[in-house]
Amino acid sequence: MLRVIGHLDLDYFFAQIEEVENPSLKSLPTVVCVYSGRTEDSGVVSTANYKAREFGVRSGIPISLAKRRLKGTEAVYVPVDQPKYAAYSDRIMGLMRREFDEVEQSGIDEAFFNLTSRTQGDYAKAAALTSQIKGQILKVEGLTCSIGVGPNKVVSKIASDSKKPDGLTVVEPTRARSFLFPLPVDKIPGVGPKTSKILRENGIQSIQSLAVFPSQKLEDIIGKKLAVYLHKAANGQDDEPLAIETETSQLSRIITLKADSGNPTEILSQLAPSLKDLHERLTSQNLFFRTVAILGIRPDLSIHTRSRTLEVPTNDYLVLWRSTKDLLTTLVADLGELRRAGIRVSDMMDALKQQSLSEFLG
Ligand code: TTP
Ligand code: MG
Repeated sequence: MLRVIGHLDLDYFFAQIEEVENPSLKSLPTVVCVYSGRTEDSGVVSTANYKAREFGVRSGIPISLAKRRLKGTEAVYVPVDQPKYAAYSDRIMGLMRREFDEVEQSGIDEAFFNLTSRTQGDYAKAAALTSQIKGQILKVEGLTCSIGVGPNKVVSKIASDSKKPDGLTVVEPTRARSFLFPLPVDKIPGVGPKTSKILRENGIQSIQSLAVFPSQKLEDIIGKKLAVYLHKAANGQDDEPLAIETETSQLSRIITLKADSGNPTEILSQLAPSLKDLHERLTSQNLFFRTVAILGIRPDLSIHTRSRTLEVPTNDYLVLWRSTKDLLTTLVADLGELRRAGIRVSDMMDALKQQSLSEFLG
């Protein structure tokens, strides 16, 4: 059966989340900033929406440079909010894991997923299925993403990157070489500025020129390991399996309250959808937990936690709900008002394994 691998990458991820939460940003250049705090503008750009990219603003450039490039526009600058982006990422990865058996999360906004068994090696089926996934993510989270599908990780990753935003690029095995050949070598994952420079100095610019370059000569230039990988990659070949997490060690959800609150009942009602979502994840993965923790972020942004370890592992929703309620009540009594609240379960255990253990013992 033909191998079918997908790669998903969210579009301008952090900036797109800011747009979802504040739709007025959509029509304006929006820059997500990592402020270093030394002077007002010191720090770097984390990412920017496509409107800002039109002005040459991109990840990694100094905020001061972005401001110069966007002078005269109504650009908006937003500070990074990692916990918020992580919560979106968690939910999207959860959705992917519910859809596909094998998912390798390879960054905060990207993942490989194995479509082989779901599609029985049929690339037309893969196109329909991935298009559905794009629709689901858009519907549930309001976010667009780009997906590439190909016979392996290298091809699918290059494919997802080849059409952005909101792209879907399906590269059938027979088309892999003709798809890759015109692209520059630095599109191959793992080819950074250093390798790219060495290759260019040897007259290798396109993936095609790399594919036909004599293997032995390539080894002499960049070493055997990299040469073998690059030579295969340039020819659309890659056997690397997906790195699957076999065990989830913890699951968490965090929300920003509609208004700062010191009322545990109110906070709990806003946390309820996250609790349900987290519980769904637990049951779909057959996971039991032993420790529940509550995270509270105060209006001054200080972070506080309270946790409880249960005597026996469980996946009972009521236990989760009650523990959350108790912990939240003590946390609020100690701290007063919260701006954000989160829940985390850990000390995980596979329910199926536990069952077989009790059967064995029984
Ligand atoms: P990317 O997927 O590389 O970038 P992106 O999602 O912003 O844009 P694209 O549409 O091209 O995929 O990175 C994901 C997130 O990681 C990005 O939204 C912000 C963060 N990031 C940084 O904070 N600094 C960086 O230098 C890069 C590259 C990313
Ligand atoms: Mg991205």
